[in-house]
Amino acid sequence: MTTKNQELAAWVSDVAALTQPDRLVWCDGSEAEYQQIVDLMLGDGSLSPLNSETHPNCYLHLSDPQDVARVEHLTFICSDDKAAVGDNNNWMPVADAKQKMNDLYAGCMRGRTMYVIPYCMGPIDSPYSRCGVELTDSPYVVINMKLMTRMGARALTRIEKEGKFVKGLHSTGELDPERRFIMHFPEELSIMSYGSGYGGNALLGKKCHALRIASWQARQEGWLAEHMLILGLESPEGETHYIAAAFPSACGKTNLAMLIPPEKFKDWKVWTLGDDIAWLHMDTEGQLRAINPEAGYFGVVPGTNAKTNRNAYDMIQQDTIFTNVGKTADDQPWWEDKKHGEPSVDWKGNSYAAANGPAAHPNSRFTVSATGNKAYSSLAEAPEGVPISAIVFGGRRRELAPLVYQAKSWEHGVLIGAGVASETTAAATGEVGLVRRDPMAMKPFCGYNFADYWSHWLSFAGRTDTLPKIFHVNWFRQNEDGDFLWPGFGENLRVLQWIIQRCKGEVGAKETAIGYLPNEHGLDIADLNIEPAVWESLTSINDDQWRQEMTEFGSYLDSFGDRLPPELRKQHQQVLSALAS
Ligand code: GTP
Ligand code: SPV
Ligand code: MN
Repeated sequence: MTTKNQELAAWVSDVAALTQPDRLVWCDGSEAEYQQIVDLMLGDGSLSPLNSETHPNCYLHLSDPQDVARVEHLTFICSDDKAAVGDNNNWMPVADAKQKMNDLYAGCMRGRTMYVIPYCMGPIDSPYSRCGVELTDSPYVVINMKLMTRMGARALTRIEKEGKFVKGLHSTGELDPERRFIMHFPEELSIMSYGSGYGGNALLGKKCHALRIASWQARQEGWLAEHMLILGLESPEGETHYIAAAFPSACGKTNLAMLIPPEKFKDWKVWTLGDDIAWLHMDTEGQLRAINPEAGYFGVVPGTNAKTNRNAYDMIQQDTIFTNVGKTADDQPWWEDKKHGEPSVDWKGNSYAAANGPAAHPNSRFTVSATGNKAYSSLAEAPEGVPISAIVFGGRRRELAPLVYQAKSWEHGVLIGAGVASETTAAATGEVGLVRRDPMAMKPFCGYNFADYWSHWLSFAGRTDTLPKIFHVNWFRQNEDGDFLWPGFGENLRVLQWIIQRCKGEVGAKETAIGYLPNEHGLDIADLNIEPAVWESLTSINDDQWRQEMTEFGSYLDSFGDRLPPELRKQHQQVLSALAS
């Protein structure tokens, strides 16, 4: 296979000249090709088979122990306009970055095969979808891209028709953390990644293309590329409302996106459109619509069990690639909180011993096609996407943030999104459990200056009067003993139900300085046995704590200087003065 697109053909041949692969393979995206690469990896040991009776077509990949998560300190946005990139990103001038990367790439694929992966982010026939091509020397990347994107011949056909595509070059290099960089060149729609084979560092369609590059493009073109799940909530009467929700990495998007309602709400249904990324466009009627650019899930494994996330648990019993989990003695995958079986081998391939840490790495992942999910929405492939009724922001906050509250307006909602802060998790390298500012859950993913990003968000207010309502949730409040105050998981349905009732004007709320909170009996929780004092703390605000929070948030906003939109400053002042009175 080759291509009619001159630009693509020339780029592939230039990269091959630079990296010197032994072989070149154009991926067609077929099942046969997937199986061929799986067999190749089983042969060289980079993949091992799992128990084919209990887990048909499931495989285990163990990554290098120094390559287990995104590396934010090695991720750069490269443009000659430093201010456009913003202090929220690591920045490098274009020429310096290219020099550095070309030095690393020189001859790096000798003895290896270079795969050409044309892919489409979004339904193949959607006007909102965008294509890219990833060149990689990692067969693991190829099989993951097969599950995560619309990959191969049909994507190439679209590229040949459209002519425009994102160029992503990836090499695992030596997996040396000292020789590892993830570079983005938004002005020329290109990505260069070297030295990691893991997740968002290597599957370039995901965070690199669909968030960092796409957010830059989206600002120029008037849409939004967001770190959001998309779900449909269907009432017993058969009415479905769509919700998009942004939570930071490993803070509950996958779980919420495929939630199974508790027994009391068994006539309600949640349908999954996406679990990680949403592209939001305004249609000609002024309605915000969402598509999921991805076609599969790269989900956090630990904690997944038949109780917390039955849909995911069932989905990953077959046709799944596991990365960095442990194994039982009979080769079933094993992870902490699986609640089934015993570990025998850990994620480093050593025999399991509790003293050596968990059997599965905390950022171990499953890769699986979205079609295996029982809650997969029939509209997930709709080229026009789904209309969004509510946008929800959330974070992992032991203290402070109540279970749920609603913004007073779109502009106030943008302030709430900009104010998201969350405890860090194992999804990126670095210390976990530290509260850091993570506006719109996009701190690691916004490809340009946050101040401009907030202006862009605010600009939607002038384009329509039917924008979604904005909310904030927090499933992670804890008591002094570290127990969660809210049961979470399936019970989060009760909060989703309140959100939709609020959108429809069906339920009252109490107005506070930070937004509207549920009334005493606003949420249906009578059967949950939550102590009244606990419920009170989940649904009220502590003015002193909030004054401190808003003051700190104010200093953060100040750090964006003159670029900060005045409207955001105004919204911030309004909340502060409401707290003072
Ligand atoms: P990325 O894929 O990294 O973007 O993460 P995600 O936001 O999709 O996170 P995911 O749903 O995989 O959740 C990560 C962790 O949060 C898992 O350990 C879950 O068990 C836990 N979690 C999810 N929902 C809840 C909840 O409602 N309550 C509590 N206590 N934990 C939750
Ligand atoms: C995240 O970290 O937000 C993920 C996993 O969804 S990764 O693809 O590695 O970015
Ligand atoms: Mn994510």
